[in-house]
Amino acid sequence: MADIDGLELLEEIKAGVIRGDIGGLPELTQNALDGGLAPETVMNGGLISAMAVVGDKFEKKEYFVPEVLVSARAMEAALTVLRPLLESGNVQPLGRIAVGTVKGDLHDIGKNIVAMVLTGAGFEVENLGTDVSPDSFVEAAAGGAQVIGMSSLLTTTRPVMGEVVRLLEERGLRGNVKVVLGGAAVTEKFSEEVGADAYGADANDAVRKVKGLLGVPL
Ligand code: B12
Repeated sequence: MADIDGLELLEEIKAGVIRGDIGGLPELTQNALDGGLAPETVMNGGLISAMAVVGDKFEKKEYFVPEVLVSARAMEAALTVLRPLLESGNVQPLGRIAVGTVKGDLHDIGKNIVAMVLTGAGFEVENLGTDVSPDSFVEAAAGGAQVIGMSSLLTTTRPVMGEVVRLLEERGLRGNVKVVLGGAAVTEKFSEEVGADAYGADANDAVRKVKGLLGVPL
């Protein structure tokens, strides 16, 4: 495929997510892959950049929750096509990770991408879902997760992450488990303040940070 076609398809995918074309996205995504675009290119250049536009529209009050929800579903529809490709990683897991969106927060697109990309990078990932209570994160650590990944997009849910770190310490688990934070409500500085081990700005950064924490070569 000529590069220009690839770029056009990426633009179509991006536009499809922005206008919430749930039905059309799987086919468009498949066409892009069949045409030779890498799954990571479709995800970063098509889907994630579309959600950034959706976020801007939401901030400017051009979009409201229903429109954002439809765009989110369109993105999910595209991700069902990308998921098997992004998850086909090594056979021997590099480590065990549990990821979830913290209590009070239902945003899961970014967290699911992080879970997918970590799986593809060779980690065994337990996806705890959304609205995850501090106790559930602690249980995952007690059950053998070496890294706890917490996602938060609502600033109101930020205190939950400090609570999890405190509970891990209280139950004597903190020495065995690393904590990594991410999501739009989190910053590197905030991660340090609540006593987490690392902050991941995006899915690739999450892989880098988790590898660093577990001593896996980059
Ligand atoms: C989509 C969306 C929704 C969808 C969510 C659908 C879903 N299934 O997730 C719906 C419509 C349901 C929704 C609802 C709400 N939303 Co909303 N939403 C968004 C929006 C537009 C995009 C989020 C998104 O999916 N981005 C795309 C993904 C790929 O990016 P990401 O999540 O940032 O993830 C990446 C990185 O952050 C990182 N990452 C993410 N998690 C993790 C975890 C780890 C461990 C690591 C290392 C990295 C990492 O890697 C990811 C991949 O690159 C944001 C705007 C924004 N700027 O974020 C608002 C936003 C988060 N929402 C907001 C609000 C206010 C709400 C509502 C309260 C609205 C309402 N009035 O009801 C509700 C809250 C519901 C709840 N209790 O959670 C505000 C939050 C403001 C704040 N400061 O707290 C935002 C910032 C919009 C805004 N500017 O006002 N929302």
